[in-house]
Amino acid sequence: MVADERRDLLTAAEMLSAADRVAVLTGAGISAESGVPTFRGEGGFWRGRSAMELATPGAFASDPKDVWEFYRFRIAGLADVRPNDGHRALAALEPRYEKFWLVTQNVDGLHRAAGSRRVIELHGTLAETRCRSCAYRCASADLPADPVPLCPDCDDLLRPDVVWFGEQLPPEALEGADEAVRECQVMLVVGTSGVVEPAASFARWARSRGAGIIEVNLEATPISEVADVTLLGPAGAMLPKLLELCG
Ligand code: BJW
Ligand code: ZN
Repeated sequence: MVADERRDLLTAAEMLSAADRVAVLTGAGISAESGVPTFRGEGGFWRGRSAMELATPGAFASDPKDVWEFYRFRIAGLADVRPNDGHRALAALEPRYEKFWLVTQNVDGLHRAAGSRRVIELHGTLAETRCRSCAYRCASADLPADPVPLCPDCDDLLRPDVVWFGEQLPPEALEGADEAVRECQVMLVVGTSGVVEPAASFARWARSRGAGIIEVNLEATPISEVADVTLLGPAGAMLPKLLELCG
């Protein structure tokens, strides 16, 4: 371990050890080592198209069959992915704190699979499908095989229960995230590019209320500007090291 990394890990471990209330914000990077592609960068393409282009209300309105193929591919892929050491380290941190929030932008369910209990899913979940008009919902695993599945109650289009650009986040998730930002003493931000709002602003808001910010990422991001310490490296390696130093 190089001296700078060791120093930064010790700083981060001291911050976490001194806190009673910790919030974690995760993004696609934490699941990268489980084999789930990230959104931005080289892995964020499907059949030569950007995932960002397909994960939009506009794409779904103009070609629901195309968008469903993309989502079925991702839903099916989840059967083969497992949590990694990064997810497990966060699950192991949770019981140490009086209050702990794990706010995730991910839709892959891997935090719960790793044993995390208080998980706030900001952008929904691939595990569920809902009608775009009425209250009907079902497990994505139970979807009919039709290329464009329709609602059995009202015949309108079914869609994955995820949040696309321009859509509101689930109110209960926003409330949970708001509580985390207001109450945490330390926020640990893992594997997010920090460009999608409102999550991109959480670290800045928490910092302005006096919280310490620890970031774990392969590279610097806009969040690095407000972080007390940025641990540069894969989450699956950095988080277990951090956990170990927390004693
Ligand atoms: C590793 C690693 C390893 C890799 N270890 N690290 C204020 C200002 C401007 C615009 C807005 C604003 N407020 C709202 C908006 C509009 C919009 C927005 O943010 N636009 C900006 C892009 C400009 N936001 C919204 O529309 C949101 N809705 C909303 O706010 O409603 C109210 C409102 C609407 C409109 C205007 C104003 C208010 C909804 C956002 C929904 C995002 N949806 C998606 C798709 C989900 C469904 C699906 O999965 O298909 O969510 S987009 C995509 O990006 C996905 C992700 O959750 C999200 C964030 O991506 P993330 O997780 O950061 O991944 P990457 O790939 O970007 O980064 C990975 C990182 O990991 C990198 O940094 C790597 O280095 C790192 N990494 N391996 C550690 N091993
Ligand atoms: Zn319906």
